[in-house]
Amino acid sequence: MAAEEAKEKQAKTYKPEEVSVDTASIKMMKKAQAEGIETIFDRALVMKPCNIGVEGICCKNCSQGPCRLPLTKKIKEGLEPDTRKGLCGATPETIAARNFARMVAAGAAAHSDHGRGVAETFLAMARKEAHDYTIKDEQKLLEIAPYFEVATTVKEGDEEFPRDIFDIAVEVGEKALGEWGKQQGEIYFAKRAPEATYENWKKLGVVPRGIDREIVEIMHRTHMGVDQDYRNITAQCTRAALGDGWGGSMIATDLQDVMFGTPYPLHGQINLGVLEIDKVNIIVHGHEPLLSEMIVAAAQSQEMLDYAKSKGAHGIILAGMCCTANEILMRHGMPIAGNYLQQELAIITGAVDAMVVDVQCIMENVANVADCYHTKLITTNPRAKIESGNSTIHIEFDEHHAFEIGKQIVKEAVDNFLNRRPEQPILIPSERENMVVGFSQEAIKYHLGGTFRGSYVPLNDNIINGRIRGIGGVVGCNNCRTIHDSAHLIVVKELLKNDVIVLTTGCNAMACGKAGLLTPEAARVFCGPGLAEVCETVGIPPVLHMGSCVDNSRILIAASEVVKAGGLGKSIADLPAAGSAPEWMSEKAISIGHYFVSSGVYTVFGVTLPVTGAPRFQKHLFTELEDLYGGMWDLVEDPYEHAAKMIAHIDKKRKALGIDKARDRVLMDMADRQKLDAA
Ligand code: NFS
Ligand code: SF4
Repeated sequence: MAAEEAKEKQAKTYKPEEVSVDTASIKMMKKAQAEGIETIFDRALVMKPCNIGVEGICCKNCSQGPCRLPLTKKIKEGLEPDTRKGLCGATPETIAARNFARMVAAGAAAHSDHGRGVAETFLAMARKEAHDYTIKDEQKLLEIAPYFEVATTVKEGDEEFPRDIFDIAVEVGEKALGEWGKQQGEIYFAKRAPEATYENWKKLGVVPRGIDREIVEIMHRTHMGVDQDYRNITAQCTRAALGDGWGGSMIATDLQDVMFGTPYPLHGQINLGVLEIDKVNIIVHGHEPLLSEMIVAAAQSQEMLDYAKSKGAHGIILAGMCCTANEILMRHGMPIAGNYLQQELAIITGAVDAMVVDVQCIMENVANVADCYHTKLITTNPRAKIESGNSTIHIEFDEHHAFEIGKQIVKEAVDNFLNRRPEQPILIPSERENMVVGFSQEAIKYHLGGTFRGSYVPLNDNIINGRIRGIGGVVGCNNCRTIHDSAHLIVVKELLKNDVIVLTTGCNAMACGKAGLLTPEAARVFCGPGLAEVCETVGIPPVLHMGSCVDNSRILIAASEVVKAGGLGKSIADLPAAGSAPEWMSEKAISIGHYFVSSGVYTVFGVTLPVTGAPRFQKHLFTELEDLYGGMWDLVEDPYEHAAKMIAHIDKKRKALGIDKARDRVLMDMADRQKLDAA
């Protein structure tokens, strides 16, 4: 009996080396196991996902269900007709499409609600009601104002004068905020897409009318007994997702840039080794920079530094986690502690005095892990309280007293420094990588375009002449059903090897950072000869960190700029480009995936996709959408094949553009040159 129990226990213990490729994480998992602390990696062993849910064919949209329609082998092989139906008659297609649509709605809502908060604070700032915020990047405000049809000059007689910048800001703020409640017409930013892309949306009738409206309409259409045509449901997914990418997310990014500064390249550090034993360690985890910007300011204030000193600490380390990390890294060079799957592990170091969270991607279990240490978990957003945990406290953020609240939070952490438990050994892994980050579309333009005038033309030239084969956007989460960071790194390295330049955001960016891919030196090590040459000439990393997941909108704008720079077709769909989320898990990723697809990008997801139980709906997403938008979904679990399919798509686009031969020539030239060099 005892032997059996021991066997069972062993079967339920995971091997850290088998669930992550990140050595810092592996060390922390071992510490957790030694101390008997449960993490997501333990729970993933005992709870397996339900197959019907994985395939997207469980409906619980009314209480006659849940209706489950498993796809049998016989149906799959065509040996039996597919007569599956829910009680109401809903087909697997209807059910999977409804479930998918609700994921889009949730994802778009999350990004857009973030954007709404930014717009509200922006307007308060513009009206001088939120004194801790200001306009940091006037240029950016002047650039976006015309899209909102806001004048940037005033006429007096025959003369034109620049308009007061705060007047512009008030009007931009009002118009931006109005995008959520708009009922008719089109969201303003749809027109930032290349004309051909925009005209195609118009033709298909999918230009979003208002951000909230399209999300609400998904909820209506997917209610029991409403939209029961998967193609029609998918079109609504497109409206809501475009309202995210070209609406809520894009407004969030732009207004944040105006208030906090547009990112430009700077140095940063990443991984759990950024924590320091003799300093107060604060981790800000979540997504919205409104608060974290203030905590950055508070943690750097002399008052707080002195306070920390008075408690015996040698300073304050403020490190980020998840997309909050990306936000404060991109603008301030603040270090990153880790990505999504490292949130519990950070606390397990024993050195975290406070983890401050706002919204999204925060595992409830961080509260329980914090309870095992002295760590204080501080929730800050009225939308996101955590019931678990004995030591969880709530300090509500309010943009009108932002800096004061930031200081209050930092003070809590400093006070808690003295509560570290001497009986609990602190272990901070040594891993910390250097990186160069901050590649907004403005920064890319500047760096690739030469010193005097920013332009995307040199990038286009290098794509046309074949040194750069194409552009890969690799983004998205970690997922405990895969090996932490592994697929991210394989996909990215495969692309680099094949001369595909990579744009990254979110948790993929952090995986790349930890693996040293965000350094200019990585070009020589990981890239094919063409891409290596371009990166080394310009001095940029081959993987360009563009920010948080909300900043995927930067990728849309960069793609639009590439189209506008000429020579690579008329729409985003013409570009030799492909998107990828190898380890996705959140509903936001589905919304992002769908706005990329609808914007014309072939987009491959890893792990699983909840559409595989509904073959006709899957076919609609994976092939039919290409005829409509030029972009389509795909699911490839194996990361090598995943990258190979992206490259094949890039080559298909090169051929369609008639630039496939150029690449052969350039590679031949290079081989000759290398031979000469060797001789
Ligand atoms: Ni994006 Fe950023 Fe990470 Fe995924 Fe979560 S942090 S918003 S959702 S897990 S990439
Ligand atoms: Fe079942 Fe139809 Fe109700 Fe869904 S809506 S649970 S398929 S009866």
